Amino acid sequence: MDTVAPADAVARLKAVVGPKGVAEGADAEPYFHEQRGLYRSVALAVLRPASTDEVAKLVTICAEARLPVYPQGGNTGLAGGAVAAKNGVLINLGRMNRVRALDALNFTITAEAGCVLAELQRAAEAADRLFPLSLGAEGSCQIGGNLSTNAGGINVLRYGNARELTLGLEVVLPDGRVWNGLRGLRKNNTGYDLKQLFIGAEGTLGIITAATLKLFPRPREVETALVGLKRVEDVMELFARARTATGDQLTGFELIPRIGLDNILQYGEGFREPLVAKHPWYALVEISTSRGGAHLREALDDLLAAAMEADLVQDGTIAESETQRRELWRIRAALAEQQEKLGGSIKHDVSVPISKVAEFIVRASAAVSERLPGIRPYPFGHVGDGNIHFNLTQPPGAEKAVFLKRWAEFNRIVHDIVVALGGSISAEHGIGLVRRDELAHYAAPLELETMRKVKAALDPLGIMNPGKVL
Ligand code: 2HG
Ligand code: ZN
Repeated sequence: MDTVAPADAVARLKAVVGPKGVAEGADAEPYFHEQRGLYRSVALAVLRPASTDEVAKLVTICAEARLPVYPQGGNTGLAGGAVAAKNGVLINLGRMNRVRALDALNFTITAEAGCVLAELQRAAEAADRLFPLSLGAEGSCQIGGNLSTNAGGINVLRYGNARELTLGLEVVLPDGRVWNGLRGLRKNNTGYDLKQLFIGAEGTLGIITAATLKLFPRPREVETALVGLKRVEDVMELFARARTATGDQLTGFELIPRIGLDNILQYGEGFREPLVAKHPWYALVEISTSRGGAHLREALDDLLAAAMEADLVQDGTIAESETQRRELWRIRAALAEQQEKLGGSIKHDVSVPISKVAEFIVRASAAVSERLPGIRPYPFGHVGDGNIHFNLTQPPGAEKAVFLKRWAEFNRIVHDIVVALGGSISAEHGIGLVRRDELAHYAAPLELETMRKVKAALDPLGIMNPGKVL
């Protein structure tokens, strides 16, 4: 292959997408912005293709010119996976937002990568189906990005991660050819399961352009409770009881720490103390079923009464309407949104076996407090699947920039404990740039070697989202 001079290649790329598909000047800004404010993109061009064919043409030109390709969805990622560098082009999939097909009998939906998650949920609902992937950014994140990062969210314990929801993919490979693997099959044992390579690969092996996803029966009964507890051990004991006592109808189980509630009461809008007294920990518990007349409310009442009897749960409230249910979930969502109000925050998105969640929180909190007295652990999240957002808020009055300089140091303390407990240093946010060095540190050499072989086999020129993950 002859290499093409970049300026010439960029002109050809722009011609492929036409004026509507090029974002320049102020229009390019949103694509350069990074969620955490840790990075900023630069790129030779921001290209917004309108079809798989255009993506294929773009990648073909980039391969010929050896130009790095930085794919991007809704740009809501939390690990810097969609950040572009100045020597390459940013390809944003947002214009490819069609639902291509919905097969209600097959319980599947096929959508393009740029389809916003909330739109996908709505399309499923219109057909009396549920697409269960749900997370804070669902109003703007895109399904291609969700799959590329193997997104998790609040319904994983019942329905699985993005990976478990995927039946088929269409992918533009690093040489510009299109792999059509859009099958809607639950069973398909024909060799390697190629789609799994691209899910969670953060665009380093190709660009996902469309997906066929699983749908489920829509819930008819949903019951939601917020309960106060004394100890994090009690939270996890309640989790096990909730799964058992509700016939495994548990859909969500989220941890809320007192510090988080205090924070949103102080800085958020329209919140009030949810229970009479204050409690060190809260659990947001949701159960649901697609069967009408299942009397879930009774099951939840019984569960909570027994847990109070056993001194596990101190107090609780059950949502009496959809409005109240949304209010409870608004508390949970605000925990993440309002963290910055307390100052600098060093993030950890970790998982441990569910049986180790309490031990992890206790040990890690003690370890970081020993290193920096006054540091404020802010652990919250999806503990029903072992996923804790173990974020660390700076000591009151500390210098934010000075605190954030200690990011790597605190990562090491926390991640060492995670790994000792058999956990993972990235549960649902991915590796991107933020955790690339941590992955290199903690992954077994054979794991890294195998990943690098896969990368070299699919992307021998190394043009797909270089510098991310590996
Ligand atoms: C959530 O669960 C998100 O709210 C964000 O995954 C977590 O901000 C975070 O660390
Ligand atoms: Zn989360």
